[in-house]
Amino acid sequence: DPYEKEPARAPVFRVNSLKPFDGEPLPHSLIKNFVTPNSHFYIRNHLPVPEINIDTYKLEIKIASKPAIVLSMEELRSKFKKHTVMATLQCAGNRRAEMSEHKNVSGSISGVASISNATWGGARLRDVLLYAGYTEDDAEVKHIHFEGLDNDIAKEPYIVSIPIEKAANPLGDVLLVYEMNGKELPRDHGYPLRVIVPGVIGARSVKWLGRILADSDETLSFWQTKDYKSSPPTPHTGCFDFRDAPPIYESPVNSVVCEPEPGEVLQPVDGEISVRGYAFSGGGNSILRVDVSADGGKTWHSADLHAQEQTPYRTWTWTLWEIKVPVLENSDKVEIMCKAIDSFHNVQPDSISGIWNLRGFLNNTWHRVNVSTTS
Ligand code: MTE
Ligand code: MO
Repeated sequence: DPYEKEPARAPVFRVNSLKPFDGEPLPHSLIKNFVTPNSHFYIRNHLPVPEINIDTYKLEIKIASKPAIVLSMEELRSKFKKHTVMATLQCAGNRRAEMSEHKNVSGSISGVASISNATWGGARLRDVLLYAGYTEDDAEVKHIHFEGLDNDIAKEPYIVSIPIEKAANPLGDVLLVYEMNGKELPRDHGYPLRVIVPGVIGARSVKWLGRILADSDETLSFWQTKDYKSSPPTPHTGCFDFRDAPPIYESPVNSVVCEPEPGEVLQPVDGEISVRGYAFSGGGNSILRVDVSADGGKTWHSADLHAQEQTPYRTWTWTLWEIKVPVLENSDKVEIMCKAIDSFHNVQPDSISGIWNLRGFLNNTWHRVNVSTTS
C-alpha cells in the first residue's frame, strides 16, 4: 500500500477521498478564523505523500539551456530574503458536488470548503530564478515548470507550469515556502518546500517541490495537459479533446454561505436570521460587495465584509462576511442565496447550465442553502 506512511490528520475533515487524501473542513468551522489553522486547512493530494529526507533534500533549478543548479533547504533559507504573504488557496474543484447534481462530472466530489487561508513564508521565486541565471530579456523563457516529488507507479509525477509573467513578477508574490502560519510546512501541505501562486487555482501551487524548469513552453505533463482545464457546457460526449482547451490559472469571483448549513431549522430573532460565509476572487481582485437574499432573490441585502488590507491588484486573501436577513417565520422552505462582486465588477452567474463542464471545475454560481424556520 503506497498510502501506508501518510501523516496523521486531525478528525476535522469531510473526507472526499481517502487514498489519495482529499478532505475539507466543515463549512461552519471553515469561517471561524480569518487565518485557517494548519490542522484545519483543506488537503488535496493526487498521489501518496512522499517521505523526504531533509539531510539529502536538494531543489534543482534549470533555466532553459543553462546548466542546472541545486540548493539545499539551508541554502534556500540563508541565501534569499524571507518574505511572507497571506494568500487563500482554492481548489478548482471546490463546489463540484453542486455541479455534479446538475449533470454528472468526473472528479472527487468536493463540497464548499476546498478553500483555506494562510500566511506563507519563504523565498521569492523571482529571486531564486535570477540567482539560477534567469534574465528578464531571456526570450527563451516563457513558462516555469514545477515538479513534485510525489509519485505513483501507475501515474506520472505531479508537474504543472505557470507563465513567466506571473512567476517572475516582483508584484506577483509567488513564493517558495517552507513556513505555514509561522510553523514548519506540514507534510500534507508540501514539506519541506512548496510553491505558492497567489490568486491562481490550488493545482499550480506544487507541493514537495523537487525541480523547477524554465522553458519556452508549458509542460506537456498529464496534469497540465489533461486536467485542470474547462470544456464547453455541451461537449460531444467522449469526443472533447482536453489538448484543445487552455489551462486554468486565475479563479473567478465566488462566494458561499457557510452558516447556516443546509437542512437547519432556525428560530428567527426579531424576524431575522444570521448568515455568514466567505467570498474570494482570483488574480489579486478584492471583493466589493456580497449580496444575500432569503426570499428567492426578490430582495437583496449587502453583507458586512471582513477583509485583510492588501494593495490593489494584489488582494490574495478571501473576505469573510456576515449579515442578518429578514425571513418568513414557520416556513418549511427558506432559500438563502449569496453572490459577490469583485473589484473588476465581475459577478457570479446565477445558474449552472451555462458553466457546467466535464470535469466540474470553477463552479461559482450563486450559492443556495435551503433551511426551514420556526417562530
Ligand atoms: N502538488 C503536488 N506535488 N501534488 C499534488 O497532488 N495537489 C494540488 C496542489 N499541489 C498537488 C500539489 C492541488 S489540486 C491543490 S488544490 C493544492 O495543492 C492543495 O494544497 P493543500 O493540500 O495544501 O491545500
Ligand atoms: Mo485542486
